[in-house]
Amino acid sequence: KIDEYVAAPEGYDKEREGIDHGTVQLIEYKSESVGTVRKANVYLPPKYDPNKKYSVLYLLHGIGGDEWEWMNDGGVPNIIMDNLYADGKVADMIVVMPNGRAAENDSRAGGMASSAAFGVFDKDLIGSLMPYINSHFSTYTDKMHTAIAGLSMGGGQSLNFGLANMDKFAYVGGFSSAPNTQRAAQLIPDVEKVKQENKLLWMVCGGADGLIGNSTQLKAFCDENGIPCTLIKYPEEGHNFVVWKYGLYNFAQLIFK
Ligand code: FER
Repeated sequence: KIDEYVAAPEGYDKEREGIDHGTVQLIEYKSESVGTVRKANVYLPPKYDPNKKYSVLYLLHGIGGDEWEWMNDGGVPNIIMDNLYADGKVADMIVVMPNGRAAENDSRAGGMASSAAFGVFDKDLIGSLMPYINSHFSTYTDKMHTAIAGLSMGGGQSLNFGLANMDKFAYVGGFSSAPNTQRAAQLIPDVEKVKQENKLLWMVCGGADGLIGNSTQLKAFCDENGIPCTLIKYPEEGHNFVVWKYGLYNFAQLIFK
């Protein structure tokens, strides 16, 4: 069963005048698992206040991207988040956009050859990046305040890592998830555990995207087993930022609430 597509409001991804804006900063952290200094972009919301505490959304990129893909290739995550903040539609959160290619050479030129590096990013994310973020920003560190989502390869990573580490992430999102997405029985070896420990399993994929099978196989398994799970098919859309922006817009409103 596919969930209903509801269009995002006009202008949700356009810079708006007269509202407060967040900031994006590039951070560097030591990666224990890779053995290098790695980079991530961090969106801090309007009026970020270190005396308050923030939830954290880890937002991952695709096979051709890096820590800049969401910002520079048409994702406008800062604009989408600024607008959601201005309208009071999201919980207080920061958004971390890492480089999901956990290898010494993590350049976006790696292409398909870097699939293995995407596969071991969980060690770097959980072992090094999350501790860095939690010690350098004013965050809640528990699973109920931590989410993971991403596009394509990053969608596969989010489903794989998010469901394998439900003690770390209560909210999991896959946008147009790629073939690195594990099959459902592997993703969800324990149906009851997912029902108890996962708070949101949310997916979107373009109806004209050849990769949609990675999402529908998981959705079918969840439906069969009574696991709450959303899959929205974006009508007639392919593998692109129209879908991924929509994904961020919707996912961000559902987490930490
Ligand atoms: C594949 C097709 C697409 C694949 C990965 C992708 C690992 C990833 C696409 C993207 O991240 O945009 O067969 O195999």
